[in-house]
Parts: sequence; structure tokens; C-alpha cells
Amino acid sequence: MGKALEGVKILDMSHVQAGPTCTQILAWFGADVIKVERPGVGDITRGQLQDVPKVDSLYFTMLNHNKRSITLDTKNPKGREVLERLIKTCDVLVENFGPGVLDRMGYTWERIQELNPRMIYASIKGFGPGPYEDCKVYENVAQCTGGAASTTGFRDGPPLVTGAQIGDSGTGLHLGLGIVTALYHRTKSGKGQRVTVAMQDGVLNLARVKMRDQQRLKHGPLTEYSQHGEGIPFGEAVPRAGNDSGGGQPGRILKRKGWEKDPNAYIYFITQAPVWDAICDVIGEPGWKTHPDYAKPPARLPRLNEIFGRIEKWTMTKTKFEAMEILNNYDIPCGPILSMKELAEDKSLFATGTMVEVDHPTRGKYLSVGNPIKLSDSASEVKRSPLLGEHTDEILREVLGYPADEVAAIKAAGATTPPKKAAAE
Ligand code: CAO
Repeated sequence: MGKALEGVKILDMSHVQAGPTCTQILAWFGADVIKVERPGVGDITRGQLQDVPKVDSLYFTMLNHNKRSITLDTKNPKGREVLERLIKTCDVLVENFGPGVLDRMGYTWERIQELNPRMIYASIKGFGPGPYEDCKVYENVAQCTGGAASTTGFRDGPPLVTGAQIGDSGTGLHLGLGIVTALYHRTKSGKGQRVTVAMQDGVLNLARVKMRDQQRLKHGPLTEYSQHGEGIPFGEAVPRAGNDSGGGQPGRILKRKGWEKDPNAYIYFITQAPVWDAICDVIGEPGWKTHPDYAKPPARLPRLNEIFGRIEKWTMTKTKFEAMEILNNYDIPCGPILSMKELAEDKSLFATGTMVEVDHPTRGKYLSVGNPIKLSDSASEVKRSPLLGEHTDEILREVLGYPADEVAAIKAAGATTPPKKAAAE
């Protein structure tokens, strides 16, 4: 089986998480991702949160599978020559430097187009054009400025960030879609184009239903929010809704058997209207099927706390598997809270390649999350991340076609090694 993006060359100047997430997915689909790293240092995540001393961190290894690494000092004249040859050779340049970094290096969009009119130049920044465009941004800043934090958490508590990396990885996924769209467009136009995604925009896109609710507020209370049933008036902005469902079918996280000791003994339970009768039977309230206070969804909305309280009395008597088995028999939508430990041990996730075990020369075996996107006719194997500069020679020779004497000259000029410190320092 071939790979969907075979033949596509990506000049990967990305770092940390947002850009690497994007290029990793492209690499899994077969693109040749050439990661340009600063000599001696590399992507800063190589050394961040290291669990094993002097070994590339899991942060780096889990975000940079299937890539090749070349070290290149892009501020060294010979290094710039090599970078320009890479720009001429590759199809896509991906970067998520701070605002203006690539321009300061001398590679504006205009210059890149001069060097390679077919180049797709893809960038992630914290904000789009506007008052904050020059700001550096990390994950939680994006979650806060993109509307996610103000709508996450409980009404009477502070805004919360989520553990899912919607600012970094979410934006990386948006960028990946932009890149393949631009590649498709290029097959017709023959030209490259700029692809930009701001992290604020990516988070806001993922928080779309909350912008829906913001507009609904003008026409009355948000009746599916618990707050409505509790008689608490709404303010001007969408409030935090705890674990209320964001859709039209009310849902909650409820305790299950063992909750007193296990922090994850909870289950998400959705009172989907079509299975309401089954829910009433399962929890032992058959009278609710016809009672005017409970039979129809609008009558239930002001009583959600009472209803979920009753359902919880039932879920608290069941383990995760018991509850799942009983509820699924009736097509009642529900999902246990799964811990990272449970997911790391879930054989079915390994069977589909969503979880994988990878071998690394200095780290040994480690677990990683594989490609969550499955294509029926494009293989997607997960290969270990590269060591810093592991493929420098190979890329200079095989990708860029430099003969041995020129490779030696590039190295002698210090283009692939850290700059020598001034003697006075
Ligand atoms: N050779 C020589 N210099 C190099 C180099 C190389 N191969 N690669 C990078 N550099 C230099 C750049 O030229 C730049 O130097 P100058 O500031 O002197 O121009 C510097 O390294 C990188 O700057 P930076 O602003 O990108 O890095 P930072 O650590 O200060 O900031 C971050 C990090 C993430 C806040 C910033 O890159 C950013 O805001 N990126 C956009 C938003 C984003 O992606 N955030 C998500 C981060 S988590 O995924």
C-alpha cells in the first residue's frame, strides 16, 4: 500500500507543539518532512520535561515521528545558502516562530515566492492581524483568548483550561488541512500560496457552539444549561456550564460505583429524547414516561438537577462496565471517564494503531499516540523521531545534491554546528 502524500517535501522549521503536530500528521501520510533545527540546541522540547537525563524528552519524541533532522544555522551565510536550496527544493514550508522571525532572517513571503513560486508557506501565529499580532502565544493563552476558558468550568468557579491541547495541536490540525487544500489547489493553479492559522482563531472555531449560545442569549435563557433550572438569571456573556452537554440533548458527568476512592469513577450520561422511555425503565422510574413533568423534553429542562440526581442514584450502584453494558443494550448514549492509565492499557487502541509502541535508540521503548486519521488505501506506520542532526549529511547529499567536497565546505563554514562564541565571552 502506498502513502497518500508520498513525493511531497516539507521544509519543517516548526518547533514546540503547534507546528510539529501538523508536520507529524503530514509525515504519517508519507510526506518527507525535513526538520531544520538550530545546531547544538534543536527544537527546545528535546530538553523540556525530560524524564530520562540526556535523552530526547517524550514531549519531543511524541510530536516528531517519521521526520528527518538536519542542523542548520540559518544566520550563517553558508547555512542560508543551504536553506535557500531547501526552499527551492521543497513543496511546503511550515513554521511557527514568533511574529516576524522569518522576516528578520530575510525570508519574507515575497522572497520565498522569488525563490520558489510553487512553495506553500504555512504559518501558525498566536493572533491574526490586529492589536495583538506581535504577541507570542502558548497553549493556555490561546485557550483563554479564543473563548474556551471563559466557557469552561463551573459557574461559581474561575475560568478553566482543558487538558486537551486545543490551542497547539488543534491549530496544528487546522494548518494541516490548510496545507493539503493548498497542495490540491496548486495542482490546478500551478502556484503556491500562504496558509496562516492564528491560535486564537483555531480555538474559537472549536468553541463555535459557545458563539452560537452567545447569540441565543438575546432571545431568552439557555434552557438546557443547569443554571436555567436553578432559576439563576443569565448575564451578558455565555456562562460556564460545568459538565452540561453543549448540544440539544442534556447530559452530565455522574458518579458511579467506587467514586469515593477512585477519582475517575464517573460516567457521562446523555438523556437523549428518543431513548427517554428506556432510561425511565432502567433507573426504576417508569412513571416518568407519562408524567407531564417528565415525559417531554421541554418539561424536563427546568428539572435537570432532579433528573440527573435520580439517574446518579442508579449509576452509583454500577461499575463502569456494568453501566456501559446495560445502557448500550438500550442505545442510551454514555461514556465512562477513562484515565490516561486505562487508555495506555487499552488493547483495542493498539489494534487500530491509535496507540503504538515505538523503539528509540537512546530512550528504548515508549508509548505514543499514533495517527488518529485512518485512510483505507494509505498506510500510516509510526517511526521514531530523529536524533538532533541525524540526517544532516543524507539531506545535504541526497535531497539537495551537494557533492562531498561541498558538504565538507558547508560543515567547515560552521553552517551545521553551533556558532563559536567570541573569544571575549
Ligand atoms: N538557526 C539560527 N537561528 C534560529 C534557528 C536556526 N536554525 N531557528 C530559530 N532561530 C532563531 C530565530 O531566528 C529567532 O531569533 P530572533 O528572535 O533573534 O529572530 C529565535 O530562534 C526563535 O524565536 P521565537 O520567537 O520563535 O522563539 P521563542 O522561544 O522566543 O518563542 C514561541 C516561542 C512559541 C512563544 C513563539 O515561537 C511563538 O509565539 N510562536 C507562534 C505561536 C505558536 O506557535 N505558539 C505555540 C507554541 S507551542 O506549540
